[in-house]
Amino acid sequence: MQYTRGNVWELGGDWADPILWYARGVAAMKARKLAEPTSWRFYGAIHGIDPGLWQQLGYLSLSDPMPSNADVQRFWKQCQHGSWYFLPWHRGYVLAFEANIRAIVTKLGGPADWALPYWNYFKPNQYPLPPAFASPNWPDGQGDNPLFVQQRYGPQSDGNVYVPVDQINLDAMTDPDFTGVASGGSPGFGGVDTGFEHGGPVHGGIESQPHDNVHGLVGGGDPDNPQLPGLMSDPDTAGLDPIFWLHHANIDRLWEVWQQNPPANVDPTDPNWINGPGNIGERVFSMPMPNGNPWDYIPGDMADLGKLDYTYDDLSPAAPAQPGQRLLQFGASPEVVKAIQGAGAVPSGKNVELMGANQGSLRISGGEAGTSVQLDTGVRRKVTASFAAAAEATEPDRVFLNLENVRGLADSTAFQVYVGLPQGANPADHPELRAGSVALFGVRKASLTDDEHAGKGLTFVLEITKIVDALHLGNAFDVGALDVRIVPVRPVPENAQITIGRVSIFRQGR
Ligand SMILES: [Cu+2]
Repeated sequence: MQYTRGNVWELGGDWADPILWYARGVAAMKARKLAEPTSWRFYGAIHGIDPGLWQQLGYLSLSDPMPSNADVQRFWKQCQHGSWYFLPWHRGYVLAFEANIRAIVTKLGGPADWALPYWNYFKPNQYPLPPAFASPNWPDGQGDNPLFVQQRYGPQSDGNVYVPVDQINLDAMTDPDFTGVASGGSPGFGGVDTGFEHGGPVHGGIESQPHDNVHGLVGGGDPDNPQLPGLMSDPDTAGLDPIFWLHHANIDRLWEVWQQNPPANVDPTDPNWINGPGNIGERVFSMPMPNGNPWDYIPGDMADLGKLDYTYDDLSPAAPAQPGQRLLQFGASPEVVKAIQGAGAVPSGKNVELMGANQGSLRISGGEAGTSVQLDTGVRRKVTASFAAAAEATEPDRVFLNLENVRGLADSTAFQVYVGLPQGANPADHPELRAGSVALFGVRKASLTDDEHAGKGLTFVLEITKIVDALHLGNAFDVGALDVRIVPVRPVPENAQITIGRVSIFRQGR
């Protein structure tokens, strides 16, 4: 059978059938014991689990019998972040989860073709949390709606849950490279080359934006204890929120849209990607299925939606700009754009060079913080020369702002980043200088120093090519240093201990 995942806002009502059946499936999984591999909490722990945090949030009690060691080692703490496995691992995770819900739905007499809805917060007026998730009640008024989550606080941590669309974007959709670099240049559409990676420092393009930002904006933080995340804000609790699955279905949909974008974008052909980490002696991706057996899969099995048994009701291009748009903005002729894209389907992507960095680490506490990035004159001139040459057959450099080794305790932290603001300027008056929004999804875990974690924190990569080009055209790029301003979305509490190790700017040539 072919299953079609539908837009949660367009199913024909707040409690349209697919949503109602989803809720019944969630309720059934929640009723199972933690030790059962197809239980709700077991599936959450497949993404990640921090027992202390789960206890604090009321999702684990000391009297819960644990699953067998074999099950824990096979299934738990699998999620792939900061890795080129981010998309294929999550595709398998969502597929297996959906199969478990469908098995319950059909057993209860529901539709055999039930499929998971997705939440496309980008579509006009679809940015609010879908109503069935926002109410503590079932449609009949009963108060134990399993889709409702107390610990879901929204962007202002006031319980109003929505995705502010000015804080998310689809810029990654125009990145022609699946695989990126971890050295300061583009992290690619899909992420950087890693082994089994439960929490890598550099997130891929689509993973950072919109994925991470939506996590943090929906989850928010507990206003009474900002160190306690909303479930969605932390990878160790995100899988416990029923909205997680609709968010990930949308990210999964965007992967397919990216692949179909003309000229067709391509997944990695590297055997290490196709065959997955199990092939190099690391953990195998494995999910518990409704029949009681584990299902093992490799990224190569996940790459082609045409070979899987589901699709989406809408795969129209989601990106505001098509690949090549950037070149046209720089004045390259359509013929040149075509020539470059034809030759450059698999670009080297390795030509990365540091332009400059700030001095010392930056502590973010309360409101705004700023720093200054000194620029190397020679490297800066290379960038301006490449912009001038863009009308000919070379592609202009791309320029990336890096927030390196961001550490802290509160994953619900989010901030906006501005580049090149004049002294004393109000950031809100300069949207054209906004490099982007970052959400610190995974920062707590990435800051731990224990046998599983190196404590290096997260590194955020924001493309600032357009800003630098505009500065260049306005004769404002011929400067020794660029100011970088960090503007928290919500005040950052002192005890969140957020620091940015270094702020740097890199150029990347083709
Ligand atoms: Cu996620």
